[in-house]
Amino acid sequence: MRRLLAAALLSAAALAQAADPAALFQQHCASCHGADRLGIMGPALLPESLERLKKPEAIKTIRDGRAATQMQGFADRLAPADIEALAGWLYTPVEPAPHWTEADTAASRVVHFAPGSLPDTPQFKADPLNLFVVVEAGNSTVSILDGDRFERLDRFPSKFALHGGPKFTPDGRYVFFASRDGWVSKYDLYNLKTVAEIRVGLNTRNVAVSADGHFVAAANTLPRTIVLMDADLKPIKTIAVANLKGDQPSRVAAIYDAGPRKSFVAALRDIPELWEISYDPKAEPIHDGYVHDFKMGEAIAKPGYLNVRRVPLEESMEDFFFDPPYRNAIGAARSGGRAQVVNLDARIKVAELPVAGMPHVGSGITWAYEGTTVLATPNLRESVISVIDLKSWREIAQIPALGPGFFLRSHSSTPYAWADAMMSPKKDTMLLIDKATLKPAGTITPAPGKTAAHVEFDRSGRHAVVSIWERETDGGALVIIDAKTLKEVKRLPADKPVGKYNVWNKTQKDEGTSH
Ligand code: DHE
Repeated sequence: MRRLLAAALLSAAALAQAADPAALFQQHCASCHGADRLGIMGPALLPESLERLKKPEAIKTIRDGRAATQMQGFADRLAPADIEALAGWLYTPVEPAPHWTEADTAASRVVHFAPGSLPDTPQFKADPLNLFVVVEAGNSTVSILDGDRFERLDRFPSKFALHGGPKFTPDGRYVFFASRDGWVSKYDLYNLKTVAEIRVGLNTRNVAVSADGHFVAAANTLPRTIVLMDADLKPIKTIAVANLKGDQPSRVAAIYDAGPRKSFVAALRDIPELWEISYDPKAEPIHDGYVHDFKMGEAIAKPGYLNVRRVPLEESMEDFFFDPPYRNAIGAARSGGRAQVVNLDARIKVAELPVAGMPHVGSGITWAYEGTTVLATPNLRESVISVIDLKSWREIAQIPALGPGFFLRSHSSTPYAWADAMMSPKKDTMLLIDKATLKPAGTITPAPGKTAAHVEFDRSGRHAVVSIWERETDGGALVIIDAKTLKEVKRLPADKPVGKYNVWNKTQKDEGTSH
């Protein structure tokens, strides 16, 4: 106890001697991260963008730098106390609060390759529909894998902290990424090139691409906006996200494409509404007064088209999932413990069901079970996989999991759903669930002691690729497993591979994958 107290006093004394962190920032960091901390070549350093970086990691990054990026280490220039003070200061809000306007968005757009300037056929020998896009968080890169040979075709630097599933155009040629600090990038998979980038905000949740491939929608938490763009990332419209009176802004929890409805649907965090934004040029006018009077570009003056239709809710949804006909959205209530089902046509709640903990519905998957379709979702709080019957809207099973987890994945041609337990002591083990019996069928521990996360299958469903979610120097890898024999086929080093996305499964919306 006395030793602890002495250490705390020492650390307090050291901090007391540290230089002013704001001045240190301007001297050493501002040229890359911006005097306003909004980012230039380096990422934004706002509390919102650092949510996923623990303070000791921030200290380590300032001290040692970040491999394979331009971030150098400052151990030779800054004393440990200065580094600690600087890291702590980065987690404090910027005063005055930063702004990001439509003009900022428009000005940030960079086109590396003009539309039509690159060949229209794949410039490599591999099945373009069986590529994997692998997001590697460790060194902020993305790898493109040939899904037959499991070899890299490209590995390129990405923006900092990509999050959410990248979204593909329906032909599988282009993929769009969102970074937590507001950048949306468009990558041409035929030519293995980033073709355009734009910064749509300061903190972004995710992007959606319309089923016709013409529109991209980005959901922001800072500022409170949804940004609609064309497929070349040219901004069309920025929608202020707020209640009808306009006096309560809201962060967006997530936005998804609802292809058969020709619309985007967004869940809002701070106001109890679900928004539907049609991209159908024949969209009906909106009658009920639940329409915000947004500034409209000349080309989009049709009523209802690219406008918001509000679905009032009793409680905000954190995240949601569509039923297969896209008539209903099912979402976990933000307070947890229950899910609500909302009919998107009638715009009313049609069912409510108790569910354990906090289901991560956005990572849910569906499959056919005993004459019905079920939705299974991992759970961020409890050791359980909830299985919900999409006909009766009842939770028909709670499959015991190895621990709380983030992801669930399967493939239409494999009997198992694979679940991680990455937030528990069993973080190194994947649970296989038998989709026919809704019972645990076995476990796989590809790297004992290391976090096993997210799974993705190749287009045939023959191989499962599991992320070992560690730095490459610490065993980080993609483990390719034969989905029938469950034997390891290959191991490819990778730097904290977060998520992997197979072009076929994503563009065909295979039942084993989420949105
Ligand atoms: Fe995610 C998808 C929300 C933290 C990695 N995550 C999603 C989606 C949502 C979401 C709404 C679906 C968006 C989409 O695909 O378009 N995630 C949240 C959170 O609210 C949460 C809990 C807290 C937060 O800070 O945002 C959160 N997510 C994380 C992580 O800590 C993860 C593990 C690491 C990271 O990179 O931040 C993480 N989330 C992912 C991944 C996907 C994802 C890899 C895509 C899964 C897929 O297979 O499509």
